[in-house]
Amino acid sequence: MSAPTVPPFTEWMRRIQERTESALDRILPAANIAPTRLHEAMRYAVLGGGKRVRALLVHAAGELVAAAPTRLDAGASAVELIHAYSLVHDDMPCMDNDVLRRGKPTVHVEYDEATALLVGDALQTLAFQALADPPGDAAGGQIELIRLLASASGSRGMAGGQAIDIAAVGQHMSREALEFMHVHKTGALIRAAALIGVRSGASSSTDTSDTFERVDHYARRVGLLFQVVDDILDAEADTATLGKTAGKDAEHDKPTYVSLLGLADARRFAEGLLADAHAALAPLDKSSVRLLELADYIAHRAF
Ligand code: GRG
Repeated sequence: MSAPTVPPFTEWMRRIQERTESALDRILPAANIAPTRLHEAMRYAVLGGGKRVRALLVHAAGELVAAAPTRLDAGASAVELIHAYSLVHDDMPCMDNDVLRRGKPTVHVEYDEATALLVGDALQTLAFQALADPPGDAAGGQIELIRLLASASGSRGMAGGQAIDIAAVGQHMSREALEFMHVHKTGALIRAAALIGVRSGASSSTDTSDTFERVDHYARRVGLLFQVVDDILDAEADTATLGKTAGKDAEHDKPTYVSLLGLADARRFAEGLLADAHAALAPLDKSSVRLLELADYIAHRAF
């Protein structure tokens, strides 16, 4: 009997993106439920856009430990809801003051500032509800998943990184300080996505193996890789391709890997991070293939 064929990465990616979209559609309150304007704006912020990189990480890491897909849908939705909230708040006039996100007007432009603030707040709490109330056949171990997401999102994770980012505008930053900022602002949630995937597998088998440590190492490198590539794209790509305003880092006088290292060294740094991520998973079996392919996608994406 021949071995089952594994679908190519692009097919797998599209399938996970579609099931994440459906899961988010189910979790988000319908737009006709009161308060209708808030619910409509929440759906506007979350649905119909984004690469879903964090959801892909949850599923890729979950496949490594044969986790139930419905359980991974809950984790994938939760990290995408936190991510969407962070984008809505980041785009507001009190932060980055941007008008374009995912190729459409930002939430405060399409609705208003008060609504954008509430959308972010409500998406954040909905993320934890998604983890606490997984579908019927997916119960067990939620506290650990909630703990991972909470510590990645709060002042010692993403929100803390954002605070450092805001304070850094116009300042010189050492390479160590830049890395510290990005490990928190962008890296923490990306790392949490992969760890939530691994922890969604059948309980303790992953505790005793070194799989968790290897995925953790991989995810830390990929988190930084994501940001270095984001810096390169911000410097190189155009607004239409990115679906968000290009060149904002330089315009806002923000320290980035490109401003610190130059384009060529930033690219070399990204290739090194990708190689590290691959090396971390090398001893694992072929079920790590999606994580490897995903790291390649993150390194070589066009937007
Ligand atoms: C407001 C608490 C708070 C935090 C905001 C992550 C963040 C912190 C702000 C986002 C600003 C930004 C552009 C960061 C660079 C990296 C990044 C997160 C890019 C956007 O993520 P993608 O490319 O977006 O995964 P899509 O639209 O594909 O989901």
